[in-house]
Amino acid sequence: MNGLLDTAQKIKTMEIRGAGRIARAAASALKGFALNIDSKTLEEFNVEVNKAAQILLDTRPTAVSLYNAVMMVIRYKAGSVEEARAAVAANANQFIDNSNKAVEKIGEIGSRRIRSGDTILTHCNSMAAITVISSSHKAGKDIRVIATESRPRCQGLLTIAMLNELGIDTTLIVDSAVRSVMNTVDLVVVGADVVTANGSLVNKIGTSQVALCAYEARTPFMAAAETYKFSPKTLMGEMVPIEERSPDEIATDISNLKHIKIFNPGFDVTPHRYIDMICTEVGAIPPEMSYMIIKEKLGWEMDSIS
Ligand code: RUB
Repeated sequence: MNGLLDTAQKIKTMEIRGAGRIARAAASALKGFALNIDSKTLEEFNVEVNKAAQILLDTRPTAVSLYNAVMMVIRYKAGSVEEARAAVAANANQFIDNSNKAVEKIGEIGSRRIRSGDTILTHCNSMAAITVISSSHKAGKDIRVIATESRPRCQGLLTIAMLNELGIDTTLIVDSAVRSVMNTVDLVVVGADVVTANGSLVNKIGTSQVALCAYEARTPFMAAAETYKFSPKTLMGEMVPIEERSPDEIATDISNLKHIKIFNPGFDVTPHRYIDMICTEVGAIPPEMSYMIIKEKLGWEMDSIS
């Protein structure tokens, strides 16, 4: 249990963060847990695995990748503890492998939308979005990136460090400068924590403002999202829970301002009408096709931990 609790803690404290990384870490933790449980019966094993899954699910509420990863890993049919153990390990390996390949494929597909000479704006720190950018750079396209700081956690600083490592010409801006630069941008590329059945995007707070600015300037807006970021739960109208984070993340002491409180949502919703395309590993789709992805690729919409 220690390894799993350690991963859960790292996800909670954001030492492990970003929807894809969270999903892969959870799959790997479940595998480690299953390989080491000392259950005598299959029923006991199943109960333990479900408990472990719930601990992971309770870490961060928004990213559906965590839920989808956990469900894919703990979905097995087995006649014995050993069979169940092997199935969890195999499911986890498959999820991690598919997830890594998906990001690579998204890079390949997404980079087709980028031309030499383009300026790309990105928000927060998304591996899927960065892979679209880095694939274009590796293909020899002469590109320039504008990266937002992404307050309050400043994940944009992770992005600029990665782009710098790749030797990509990048400019850091504060979040409120997005509209000022949008007329110089050819394409916005961001990641996804959730894509809903109607094609709306849940991503780092501020994404919807970036999308609105892009829409006003007629700049194309692309979300880069592996298919396990799509949410089967939203088919039945379930709302995506938006994580509300600690006021301490906002570096201001308000203890002597008795009428003031802080509201610090971690994510926001970009309506599908502001999104030109969602680049997945199975192709670049219009947001309206999200329902099809959920139906064809996920197809187990009503699963839940019993
Ligand atoms: C990260 C964030 C990223 C998505 C996609 O938020 O919003 O854009 O998770 O990332 P946080 P990826 O830092 O709060 O986890 O493409 O790497 O899965």
